[in-house]
Amino acid sequence: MSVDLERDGPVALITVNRPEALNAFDTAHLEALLARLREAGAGEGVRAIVITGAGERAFIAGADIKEMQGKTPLAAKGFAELGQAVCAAIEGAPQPAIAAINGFALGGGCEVALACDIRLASDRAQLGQPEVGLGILPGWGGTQRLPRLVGAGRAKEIIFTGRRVGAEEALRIGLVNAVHPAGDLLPRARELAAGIAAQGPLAVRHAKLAIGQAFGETGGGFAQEAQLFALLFGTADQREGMGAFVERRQPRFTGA
Ligand code: DAK
Repeated sequence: MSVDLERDGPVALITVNRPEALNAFDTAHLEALLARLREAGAGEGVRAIVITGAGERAFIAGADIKEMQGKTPLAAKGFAELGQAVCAAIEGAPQPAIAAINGFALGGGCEVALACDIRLASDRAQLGQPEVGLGILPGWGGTQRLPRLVGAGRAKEIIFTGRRVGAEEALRIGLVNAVHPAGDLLPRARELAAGIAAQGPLAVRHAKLAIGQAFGETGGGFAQEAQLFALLFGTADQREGMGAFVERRQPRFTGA
């Protein structure tokens, strides 16, 4: 149970290591990921960062629903800010970040992948934003970054239904850059990272900045998303949605 940081020359590999919960983010793992990202970003000679999940089933299955279940709107806001800080650290890192999506990338896990510069998926990967089924909305930038990547119509369909998107579809709609057999995923991600690391580091850093500016990676939409997210933590639907997950049953939403 940890978030590991490993150096291979100019490439930093960060692994979210909580496979018993499909690498879901509780506060401790989110804080650890933020620390590892800052360490990697500031690391002497680090030219590219790869992020992946431990085990064979999941990249990150989202925020820890069991921990989130009882949060008040105020506590939810703090949790949102921590998740947003993680995504901002990825986007703000001087080096490109590559998500190596080796399984489920759901909710906050999908949002971490969306904040990366490049996404590689294994043929077993499944991505999605299932939050509405829990009575909440994607709160770590999913409402902002997913539409930019796949277009508003597709993003709305994915977010409103909460359905999972398999690797091939994700490739077709531009949600991931490439799909590899599961066993090849990490070597291919490292190879891609090494290829980037061989380029002019200042040039790559500035290209990342310029592309980020063009697509307006910060702005009012993110603040509004966090506020709307927190509001939903005052609803019966949020309690019902998360309670149903924990009790392994279908939710009965009332719109209250
Ligand atoms: N949280 C906590 N535990 C989780 C989890 C999660 N997200 N996902 C899986 N687990 C745990 C399961 O509870 C189970 O634990 P035990 O019961 O064995 O102790 C273990 O991992 C294995 O999972 P399953 O037994 O469920 O495995 P299955 O193969 O049957 O199903 C699954 C795999 C990925 C389809 C299923 O586990 C699943 O649906 N998981 C939940 C996925 C999900 O809904 N993710 C989105 C979470 S919501 C915020 C903004 C954003 C967010 C939070 C805050 N703010 C603005 C405040 C983000 C929200 C989310 O990410």
